[in-house]
Amino acid sequence: MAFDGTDDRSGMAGAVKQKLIDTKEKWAREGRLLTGMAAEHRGRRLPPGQRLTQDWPILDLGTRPNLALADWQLTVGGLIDNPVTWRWRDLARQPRFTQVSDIHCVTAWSRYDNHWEGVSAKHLLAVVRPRAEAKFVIFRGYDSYATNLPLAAFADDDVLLATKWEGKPISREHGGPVRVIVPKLYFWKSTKWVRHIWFSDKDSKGFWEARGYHSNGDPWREQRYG
Ligand SMILES: Nc1nc2c(c(=O)[nH]1)N[C@H]1C(S)=C(S)[C@@H](COP(=O)(O)O)O[C@H]1N2
Ligand SMILES: [Mo]
Repeated sequence: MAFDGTDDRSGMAGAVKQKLIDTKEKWAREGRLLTGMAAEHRGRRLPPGQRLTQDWPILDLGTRPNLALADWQLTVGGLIDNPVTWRWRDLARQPRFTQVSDIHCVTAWSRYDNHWEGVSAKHLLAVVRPRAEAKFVIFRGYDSYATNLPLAAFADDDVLLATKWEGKPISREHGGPVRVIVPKLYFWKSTKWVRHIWFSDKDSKGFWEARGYHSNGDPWREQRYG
């Protein structure tokens, strides 16, 4: 299965999508938005080069899967002792987790104080039990988008599979019924419409990582590109 999500380029939507991809690849080549001020921003809430927004922009590749709860399932595999497939009712049986966190998108907007509800990454990890060799995680969405991150980043206390935002089910546009939230990394690491989670001993690039974006993506260290 290809992880790069390049399967839908025809027609108007395809043209718009290609323009977005071209622009973001250009940003990566030019190092757009880099301030070189990471040291000054250590300990600050707003990372360098970011500006605050009150609304919540929608950003994706334009294919927005319309998933009935009955059709949603998440498969978790790779270097783990207990591979699982969760349907909606299985997810609903897991302990609930709530978390308030900030969003930092690589296109420079940040949004504070998002109230999330779902299942914590810590709990998922306790269920699937990654092997010692597992060092990286790759996520894949129902739109064939993918992104990779270090297992240590996924294992952070504030990471979750979110089903609610501000007390309401996450909308289809924002990746419902279930999306990943990784608050301490740029928002492209937070997969919408999550479908697969795969653990590996090797890092493999996701959609934006293959186009010049960083494998880790820490906003306070300006890990936009790399
Ligand atoms: N499945 C999927 N997840 C995705 C994307 C995508 O195209 N598909 N885009 C990423 C990017 S680049 C960003 S900035 C955020 C945007 O999430 P939002 O639309 O809810 O703001 O989702 C990330 N997760
Ligand atoms: Mo993004």
